[in-house]
Amino acid sequence: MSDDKAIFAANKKRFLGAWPRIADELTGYLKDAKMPDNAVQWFTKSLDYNTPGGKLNRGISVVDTVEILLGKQLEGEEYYKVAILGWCIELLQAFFLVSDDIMDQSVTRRGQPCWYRVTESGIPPISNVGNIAINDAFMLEASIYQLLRRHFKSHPCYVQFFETFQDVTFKTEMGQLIDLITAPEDKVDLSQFNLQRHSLIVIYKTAYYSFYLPVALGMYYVGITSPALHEQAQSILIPMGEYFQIQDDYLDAFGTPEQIGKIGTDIIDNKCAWPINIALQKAAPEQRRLLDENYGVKNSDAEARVKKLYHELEIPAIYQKYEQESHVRVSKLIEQVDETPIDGASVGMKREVYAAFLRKIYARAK
Ligand code: GPP
Ligand code: MG
Ligand code: MG
Ligand code: MG
Repeated sequence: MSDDKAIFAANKKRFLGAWPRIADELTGYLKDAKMPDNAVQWFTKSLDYNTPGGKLNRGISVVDTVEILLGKQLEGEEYYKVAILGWCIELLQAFFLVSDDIMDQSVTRRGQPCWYRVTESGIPPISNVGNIAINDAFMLEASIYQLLRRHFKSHPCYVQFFETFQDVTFKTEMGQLIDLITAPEDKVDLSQFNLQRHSLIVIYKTAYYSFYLPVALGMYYVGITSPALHEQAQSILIPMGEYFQIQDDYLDAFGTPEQIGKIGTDIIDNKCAWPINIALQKAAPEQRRLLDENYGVKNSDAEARVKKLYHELEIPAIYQKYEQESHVRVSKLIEQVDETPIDGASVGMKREVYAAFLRKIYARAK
């Protein structure tokens, strides 16, 4: 294991260590309200099934950001407090994924059935989760604000924490809207796709909550409130998030299941993903006809024909070039960051906050 990987594994273990206490706090609200036992059990199960099972990159990045900005390792109660902010992002992610899987009619998530498809809830008298998952999603989201109220009411940036979560949530929902209406299940129309639309989808549905949000929370936690510095953070992290989602789209078509941990479905699902947009730009009329006839068609032969054409159009080489260029572009933005504290903050921004994030996501491609 490389050093980076060993450090990441240790950080993940430490972050997971905070979860049981957070889950206990949240179920405590139901107990205090004298909810029946099976309601407490239900909420406990929903929290544990949907929140801690992913890579936890977003949550851990809040801790990383604060540690880099303060130049020290967090310990004890201070670690717990910052970890709560990180877990709030993971609760937001859980809320999004439970809802997204219903909207996308997905079957599995993180190697297990999607929550709404669970048929043995284990909590009598209900066996099928079904539409109760909609309310569970709302409760996962509302949990964020319960935690913020309990732990951050007297923090100088309490209002910014609230506003940032709400604003980023709304942005993600706008992204989800255009994702959904650009890829209708029943009507394949590739003329609806283009790279500009793709860029808008991925920036809104992924980049704000996955990239800007963790860093923004860390900045507010240490007292960096300058609007100029938050704009600068967005100007670096949004392109990074866009790259991350393009990588995700690329791996959906070209990665092996072992490499990406899931089976890609974008071609079959008629998604406005990066490779199809590049293919549409490069296709000769004959090739365009092949795409029209096979994209979004629900069988693996059609999918294989699209993938074969992707290779003929040399999409892997175009991707490698895009990746390199995007790395150079983002690295230059990072180099320009001035670390001097401004607007009365006691700490300045650190290039390492961005550089550490960049290393994490470019490493994933290898
Ligand atoms: C997942 O995208 C979508 C989100 C994380 C945003 C959901 C937003 C909501 C407001 C519900 P996806 O469907 O492309 O990803 P996956 O392949 O993981 O389902
Ligand atoms: Mg979706
Ligand atoms: Mg989905
Ligand atoms: Mg994907």
